[in-house]
Amino acid sequence: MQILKSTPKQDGFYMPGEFEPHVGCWILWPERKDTWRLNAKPAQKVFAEVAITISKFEQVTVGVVNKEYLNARKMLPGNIRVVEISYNDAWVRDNGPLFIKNNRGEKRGVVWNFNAWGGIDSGLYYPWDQDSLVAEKILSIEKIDYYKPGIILEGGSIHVDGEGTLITTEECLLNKNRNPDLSKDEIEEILCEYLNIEKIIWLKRGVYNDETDGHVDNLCCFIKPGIILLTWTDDKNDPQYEISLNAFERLSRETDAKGRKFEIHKILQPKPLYLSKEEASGLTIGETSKLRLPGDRLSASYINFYISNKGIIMPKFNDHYDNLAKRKLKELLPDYKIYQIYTREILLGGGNIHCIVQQIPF
Ligand code: KQY
Repeated sequence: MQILKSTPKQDGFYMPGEFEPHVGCWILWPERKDTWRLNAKPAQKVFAEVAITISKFEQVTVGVVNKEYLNARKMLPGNIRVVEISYNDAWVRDNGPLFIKNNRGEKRGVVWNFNAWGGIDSGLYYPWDQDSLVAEKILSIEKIDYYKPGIILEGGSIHVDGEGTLITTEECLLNKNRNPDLSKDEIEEILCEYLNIEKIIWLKRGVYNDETDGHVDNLCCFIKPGIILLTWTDDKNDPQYEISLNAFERLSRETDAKGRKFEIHKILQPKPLYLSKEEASGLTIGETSKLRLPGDRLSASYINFYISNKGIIMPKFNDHYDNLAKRKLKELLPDYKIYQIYTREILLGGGNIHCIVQQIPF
């Protein structure tokens, strides 16, 4: 496929909101043993459940490394396309392309550089050479031309409303471990040009102890233009309290690209969750990957859900607030079917449902 030398803004392409119609989505199959305990078997069951649930609403493609192909093929029904592809880990929200479209419904991709959430000194593993090729491989399978802005960016670090507004965090995008040579203004310029954005809203930090350096997709999201869900706690002693309060205050002061004030809904987080001794002992310790230790706080948030065509696939933590979060989504999105999946095995790898799916707009 072709690498385009112009920019999406020049060509009239933009990134639609996730809540807009999709032709389908991609997921990658988990297999590395220093992220996914017990040879990734428990995580594979949950990834399969997520893929099967999304496939009720849209076409799902699962990318899988060659040695796992048969296993994945057996665990997934025939309506899910399974294709062989190499990668270092299964977070296609971050190593995959972002898909953009124009008003005629033509599609293109944006391929960012990837450094495993922070590069050699503070990233989560080394090497990430195969992750770096995932986006271009997906676009070539999908037969879609693309742009390459030449900066590090993960899909989970931004959310857009499809009408000119982008939300992100300073903790991630201004982190010295991403694009140390670019100023905030330069980063803004690239986002505006390559995602066709008019207004960027900078929140300070993402969810407490999020190993991505504060991806916004775990903290808050758009469910429609102007309507934001924000993870929340009323416990002033929880370090998440200050983070959510600060985000709430910034969002409350802001307007979006169309000049609208935001309607912000607080979604209470589950009670703090930690990696257990037994879970940590099921991991193979990698020499060049992040150590996951018993007692580590997990960055659990209901916000990390996926919006498919008329379906919401959201995490469940077997917590007191599971039902409340689900009810709130149903109330706000009455036309959607809401599925909750117990995703602790994805959470143990440092993310949740949104982080493992990449949508292709209609
Ligand atoms: O937030 C996301 N988009 C992905 C989480 C990646 C975790 C890496 N272990």
